[in-house]
Amino acid sequence: MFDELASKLDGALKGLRQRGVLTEPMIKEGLREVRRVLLEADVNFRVTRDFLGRVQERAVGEAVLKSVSPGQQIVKIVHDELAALFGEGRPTLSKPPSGPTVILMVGLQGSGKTTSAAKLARRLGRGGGSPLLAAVDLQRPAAIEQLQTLGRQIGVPVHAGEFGGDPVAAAVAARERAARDEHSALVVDTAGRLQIDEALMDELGRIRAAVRPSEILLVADAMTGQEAVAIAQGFDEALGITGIVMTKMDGDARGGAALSIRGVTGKPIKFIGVGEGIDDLDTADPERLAGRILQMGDVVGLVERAQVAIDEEEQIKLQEKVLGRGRFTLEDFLVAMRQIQKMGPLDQLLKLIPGMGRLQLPAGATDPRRFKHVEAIILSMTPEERRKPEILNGSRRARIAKGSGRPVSEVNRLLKQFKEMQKFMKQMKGMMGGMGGSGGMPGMPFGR
Ligand SMILES: Nc1nc2c(ncn2[C@@H]2O[C@H](COP(=O)(O)OP(=O)(O)OP(=O)(O)O)[C@@H](O)[C@H]2O)c(=O)[nH]1
Ligand SMILES: [Mg+2]
Repeated sequence: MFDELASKLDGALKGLRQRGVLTEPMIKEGLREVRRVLLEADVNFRVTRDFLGRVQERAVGEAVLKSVSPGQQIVKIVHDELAALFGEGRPTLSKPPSGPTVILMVGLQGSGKTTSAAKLARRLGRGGGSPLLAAVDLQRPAAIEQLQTLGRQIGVPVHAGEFGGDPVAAAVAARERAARDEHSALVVDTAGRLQIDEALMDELGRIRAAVRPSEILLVADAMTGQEAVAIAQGFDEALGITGIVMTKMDGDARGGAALSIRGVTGKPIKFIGVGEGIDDLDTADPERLAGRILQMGDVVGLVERAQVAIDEEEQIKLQEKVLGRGRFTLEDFLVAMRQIQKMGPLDQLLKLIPGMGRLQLPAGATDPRRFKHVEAIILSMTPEERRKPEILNGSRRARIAKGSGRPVSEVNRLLKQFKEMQKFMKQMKGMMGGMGGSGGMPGMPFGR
C-alpha cells in the first residue's frame, strides 16, 4: 500500500530534511518536488494545490522549534497535512438511537461490495455484536450464493431475497427481520452496474428509503484512480453517501484515489480493503495512513516529542549562552540534561539530529536513573561552583559527593564529561561563526 508513493515522497523530502537552515525559496523548491510526486501518484490537482498551500503556509509561518532541524519540522508538517487529507481522527460508524445499525453498501460492479459487506459484518460481530447480512442483488444467482458462502464462513446469518425478485421488497424484509430478531446491525449488499445510471440510482434510492440506513458506504476500487473519485462524487450527488470503503489498497494503486476522495467529495474513507481475505479490512485511521505514505515515523515522533518537551524560554537562554554571551556552565548543563530527559529514549533520537552524532553524551543523559544521580551531584554544589567548576578542588568534591550520596569517582566523572561538552560547545561556536543572530539556527539544547 502506498509503497511507490512513499518512496518517491521520501526522495522529494530528502533535500529539505537534510538542511540545517531553510529559507523560503528552499522550501518552495522542495515542495515543488512534492507536488510532482503527488500529481504523478494521480492525486487530484486541486487537492494537491490546497495541500501544498497549507504545508507551505505552516512551514514558513510556524515558529522554528529549536530542538529539531527545520527540514524535520517540514516532514512533520507534511505528515500532519497528509493525515488531514483523510480526516480528523479515526472514523466511526453512526448508530441509530435504537434498533439495528443499518449499513447500505453501494458501488459499481466488481468494486468489492459483497466482499466488503462480509468483512464488515465479521467486524461488527466481534465484541458481542450480532449482525445480519442481506443480499438484495437478485439479478444474478451467483451474487446471492457468494454472500451466503461468505456468511457461512464467518458465522453470520444472511437474509437473501428470491432470485429475480424485487430488491426493495427483499430489503424491507431483511430490515424487519433484523429488528424482530434484535440484530445489532444489518449490512445490505446491493447490486452493482458497470456505470452510474438512472436505473441503478433509482433502485438504490428506493432501497435506502426502505431500510433507512445510518450509513451509506460507497465501495470504490482504489486501482481505478481518479475514476473512483468521480464515481464517489456521482453516488454522493444521487444518494448522499456517508463514507467510503476503499478496496484493493493492497494492489499497486498509485494512491491518488485514496488521497483525493475526501478533498473532492467531503466524505471520509472509513475502511480500507487490504486483501481478499475476510479479515483484510482496516479502519481508515488518518494518522496510520499518513504514516504509511511518509515512512518517517521516527522523524515525526521526534518532532512531536520535542514540541512537548522543549521549554522555549530555557531554550533561548541556553542558545544565547552557547552562541555568544556568557559561557556554558554546570547550571546550563543541568537544564540541557533535563530537557533531554523530557524527550524520552534517546539513542534513536540523537542519530536523527544533524551534528549530534559527534557529541558524546554523558551517560546520565540517556538513562533516567543515572540522570537522577547527575542531578543530585549538581544540586549539591553551590551556585558559585556550578558557574565556575574549576574551583572544585578535592575537598569540595568530597563535600559534594557526601551531599549527593554519590561516590567521589562519580563526581569526577561528571566533571570530566562536562568539560568535554564545554569543549564541544566551543568548537560548535567556532563553526557556527556569525550565524547566531540569523534566527535560522535550529539549535539543540546545546546548540548543534
Ligand atoms: N486484493 C483485493 N481484492 C479485493 C478486495 N476487495 C474485493 N476484492 C476482490 O474483488 C473482486 C470483486 O469483489 P466483489 O466483492 O465480488 O465485488 P462486488 O462489488 O460485490 O461485485 P458485483 O457484485 O459483481 O458488483 C473479488 O475477487 C474480491 O476478492 C481487496 O481489498 N483487495
Ligand atoms: Mg457483489
